[in-house]
Amino acid sequence: QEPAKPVSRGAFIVVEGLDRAGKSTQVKKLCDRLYAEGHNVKAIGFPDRTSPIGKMISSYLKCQTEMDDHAIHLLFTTNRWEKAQWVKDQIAHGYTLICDRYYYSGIVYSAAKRLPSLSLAWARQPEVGLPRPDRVMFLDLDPEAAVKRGGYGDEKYEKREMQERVRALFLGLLGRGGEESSDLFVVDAGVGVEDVAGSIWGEVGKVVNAVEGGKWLEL
Ligand code: DGP
Ligand code: NA
Ligand code: NA
Repeated sequence: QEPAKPVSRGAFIVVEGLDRAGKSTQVKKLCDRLYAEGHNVKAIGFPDRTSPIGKMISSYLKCQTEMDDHAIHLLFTTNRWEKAQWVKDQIAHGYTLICDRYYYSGIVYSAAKRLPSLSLAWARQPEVGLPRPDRVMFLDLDPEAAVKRGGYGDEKYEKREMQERVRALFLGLLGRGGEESSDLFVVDAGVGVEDVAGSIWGEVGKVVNAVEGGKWLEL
């Protein structure tokens, strides 16, 4: 009889980037590949528009309701907190989670708003204590290239100027040192879909195998 498979947790991988960077496509491809290679994997994403708070966020993003910048930030944050225990449970049960956006988008999008704006430090505070990912793939795309991809949709932040500020803040996080900068792994999202997928796999494959091999015990 074969020895029981060692119990190990799953990995927690986040995919971040500007609107139009190709996150949804890449999340799907990554999940398919992990699944094909025998991993237990689930895709999730934030904002999760299905909960009552998620519906309020969705209405805000569709410009159907207005809200104070601090108030909407705290709703986005709460939307992550309401799933935090579920995230921990899934990982503990051996599921690798691939998450489309997380608190990195959270702090950067909120801080990128036009004045009067709130600071990165203010935005970061209510996120403290959320499960920290093993790795964050930042799909970097010049907003000019995003526009050439067919332009933005109609939602709140899908405007060229906002996207420029979001990108500058993401790149600024990388330069600041500390937790966020060490979590982020930059992927050039301006190349073909398969090349982007290849770069993501090069990093995520290593991380998932290390985690599942029991090498990274702490989440
Ligand atoms: P998506 O469903 O991935 O298109 O994301 C919806 C939009 O919300 C997108 O423009 C990014 C933005 N966003 C995601 N999380 C947060 C957050 O925590 N705070 C703010 N202000 N915006 C966020
Ligand atoms: Na979007
Ligand atoms: Na999304």
